[in-house]
Amino acid sequence: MTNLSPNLPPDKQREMLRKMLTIRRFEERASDDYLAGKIYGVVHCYIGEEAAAVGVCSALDHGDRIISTHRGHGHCIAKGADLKRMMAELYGRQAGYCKGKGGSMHIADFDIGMLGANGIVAGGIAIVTGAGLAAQMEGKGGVAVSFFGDGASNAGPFHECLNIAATWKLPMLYVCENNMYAAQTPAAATHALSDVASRAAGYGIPGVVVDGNDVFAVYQAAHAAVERARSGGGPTLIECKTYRWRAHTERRGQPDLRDRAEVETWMRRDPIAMLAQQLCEQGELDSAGLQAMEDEIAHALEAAVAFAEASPFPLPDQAVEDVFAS
Ligand SMILES: Cc1ncc(C[n+]2csc(CCOP(=O)(O)OP(=O)(O)O)c2C)c(N)n1
Ligand SMILES: [Mg+2]
Repeated sequence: MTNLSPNLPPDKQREMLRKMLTIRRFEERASDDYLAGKIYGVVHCYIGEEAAAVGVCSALDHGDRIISTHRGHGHCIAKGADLKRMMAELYGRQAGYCKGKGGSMHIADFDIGMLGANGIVAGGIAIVTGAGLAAQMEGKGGVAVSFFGDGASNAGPFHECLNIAATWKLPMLYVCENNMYAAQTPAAATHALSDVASRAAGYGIPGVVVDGNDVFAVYQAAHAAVERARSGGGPTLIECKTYRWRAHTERRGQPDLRDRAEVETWMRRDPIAMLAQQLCEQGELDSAGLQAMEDEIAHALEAAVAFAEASPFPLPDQAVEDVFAS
């Protein structure tokens, strides 16, 4: 079972569940609509990893900034992105966050501190380290958060950015979502350490391993790291041990070479079911409350799809608008 819930108001705990459930249902809809040919490009589902995004973003303020990855819908929703504009972007419509010209991996909303998903593995780490430097220079106590995968932790930007962020004591959280695979490649085939968090020692910063399926464990680690960052203590590396339930992408026929028993073991540790059960045991939720939450999310997703479908596709002559360099 999960650890003890932190001293959080029941409303906030229910809000964490609502966000995780919204991510799950959004991803299910995105997958269905992708396979039905309504969504173009690539969709990488975040199903199974919802506690990582929500646990971290629940410890942030509105003005704090995050950056995401190719598997970015969960981070967007956790930071408060608009489901309608997200769905419209996936549908490739003008009303989308990127005017329908970017798709799943190009959703950003600067107004909520979401600096963007990123199709380049480890690419976001360097961008958001710049946001950490900006936050330090602004001097208003803001923090910046980099989400990235275990695969990205093998790439140069991870090491370069941790080094400079540690040296300059930037107000940063580096959050590794270790789902044990980079596409089809097991983590053990690409690095010799069992914990990515141990790499923090090489840069002189704290490295923390948490159960990435336990939203309160993630929240507590993130909260401590945010306090440290805001008070000038510098960055923390948090490794969330988690697992994706789906294949790497939603493409039809996409191979999934993972051991089915391993997948099923992790699915039994469903972060959403664990949280719902805990809230029920604490008397903060009942089955009617859970159903009401499901109904509200289903309604919001129907509205998001209707919004997307009502918006036109971008026109050919809009292709070169918003292009800043070539
Ligand atoms: C620089 C770069 N190299 C390779 C790829 C192809 N690619 C896309 S996702 C991915 C795996 C990333 O694994 P990880 O960082 O663990 O994230 P996860 O997919 O597990 O969330 C790879 C190799 C890419 N998009 N960018
Ligand atoms: Mg991975």
